[in-house]
Amino acid sequence: MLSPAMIDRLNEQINLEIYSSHLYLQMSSWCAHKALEGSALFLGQHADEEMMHMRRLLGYLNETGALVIIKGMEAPPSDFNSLTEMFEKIYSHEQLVTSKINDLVHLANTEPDYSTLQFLQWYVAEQHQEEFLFKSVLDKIKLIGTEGQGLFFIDQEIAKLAANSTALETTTMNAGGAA
Ligand code: OFO
Repeated sequence: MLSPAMIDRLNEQINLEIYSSHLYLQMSSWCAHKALEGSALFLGQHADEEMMHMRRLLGYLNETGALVIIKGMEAPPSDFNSLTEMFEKIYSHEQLVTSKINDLVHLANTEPDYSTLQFLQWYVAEQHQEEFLFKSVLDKIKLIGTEGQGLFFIDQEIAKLAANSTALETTTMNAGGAA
């Protein structure tokens, strides 16, 4: 059984994951609009991943008998000055998500709530991977540059990340593992 404070905080996290999905879906559409097809594919996949993060939390709360509350949420930004600015926003959004997961871990540790503490370990590892992923995209953008054909080559590199992510998902599904 979860404390009311923990139920509130897990519900907040559910709504943040939905916002993350909306944000990346919107960014994916901006990229498609700018003919950045690799980035559009990559971010569309990432929007789906965020919904999977949300569903994992929702399933956990449902199992405890707590009620999940889906709230109305603000619209994500829909215009960006550049691909670089967009990925900088993503990186800082993921850092925000990490800080929220850390707060949740702190709450679970201090209550103490060992079941939720164990459940949250997946999110701790996932946030490490997500920050690493988006930092590596920013590093690639810096390395290649966006002048001339740079933007085209960056988009191709990001398309490879989308392909890797699809391959990884297929392997996980074939192995019968939880995504
Ligand atoms: Fe991008 O990790 Fe969930 O929010």
